[in-house]
Amino acid sequence: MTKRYKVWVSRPLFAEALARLDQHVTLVAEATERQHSPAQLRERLADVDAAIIGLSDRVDAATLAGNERLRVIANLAVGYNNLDIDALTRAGVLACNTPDVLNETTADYAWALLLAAARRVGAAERWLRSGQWTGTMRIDDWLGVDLHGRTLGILGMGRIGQAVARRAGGFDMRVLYHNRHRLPEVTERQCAARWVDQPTLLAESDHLVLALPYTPGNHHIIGAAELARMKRGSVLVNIARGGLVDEAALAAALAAGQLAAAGLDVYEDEPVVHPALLALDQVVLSPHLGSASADTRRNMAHLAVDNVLAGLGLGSAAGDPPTPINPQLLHARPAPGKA
Ligand code: 8YV
Repeated sequence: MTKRYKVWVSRPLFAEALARLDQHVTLVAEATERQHSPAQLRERLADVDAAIIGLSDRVDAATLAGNERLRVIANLAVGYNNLDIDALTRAGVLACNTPDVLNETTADYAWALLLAAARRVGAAERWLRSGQWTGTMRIDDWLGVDLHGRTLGILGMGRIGQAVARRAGGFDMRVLYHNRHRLPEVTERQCAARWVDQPTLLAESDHLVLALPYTPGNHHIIGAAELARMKRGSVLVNIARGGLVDEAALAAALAAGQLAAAGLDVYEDEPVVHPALLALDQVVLSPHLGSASADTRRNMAHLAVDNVLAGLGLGSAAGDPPTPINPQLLHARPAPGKA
């Protein structure tokens, strides 16, 4: 079979996902994980019909300038703050993401951080491993914050936020949420969650989870003022994007005891973690691994492949990619390969 299209994969991917692409297209797959400079990205994308890229690959109008060839960009993530969707749409490039397949895994991880932060798992393990457990434990050693019976707040009640909420029943928690749009009543009932305005959410939550997409409009949605409005001794968990939180203000609130603990999977300037957060024992830190279960990461890779193939008009779903971000392009142009 003559392969009409060329596809670039910007980072190592599961062999079985690459093999599916390889059946249909000329594949250029990076074998090592690395940061591509804007110039490298621009050069690579100019030479292919489609690409699978990661969150560290930023695509904007400058990346696309003069690119006559690119048709499809598949982001290996549900969040797409690395993509300028307007610029892609103007350039006629279909953008796709990986929603849904990672909801439950990421929600599981929100609970891992909630529990680890509230019950001081990270600090206690570091203490034990460093050989400091040499005598009997005092009754007031390692006191944490309870989850059961407390109020869980969720800021951003999309599919991941809802999956976090559904798990709270097992902990007998009251669940409040804030979202720009209130959810239909039936969904609120399924999640056993009640809509409140943002100030109420901050004031009443014992544990607050951030699960909203990052946009320029919600940069530092949790800053010094919001942290001051939170309950004293509460816990903050961020599984969404680092830019939602003013990290310096968060470190100050933790150091002052305004917040008891925090669990962070995402950072303002990844892979750099604010030194003031690194210095605090009451912060549980992980390297943006919320969706990293073996099954989910495979499902994300296959979904990205599905999007590329269908976006290029190949395979069984030709012309009908499962998860486009700018689907208006599908109606505005003839499907490639079918023109
Ligand atoms: C990343 C995520 O995709 O999907 C998202 O938006 O933030 C994660 O699932 C993953 O960490 C790979 O970079």
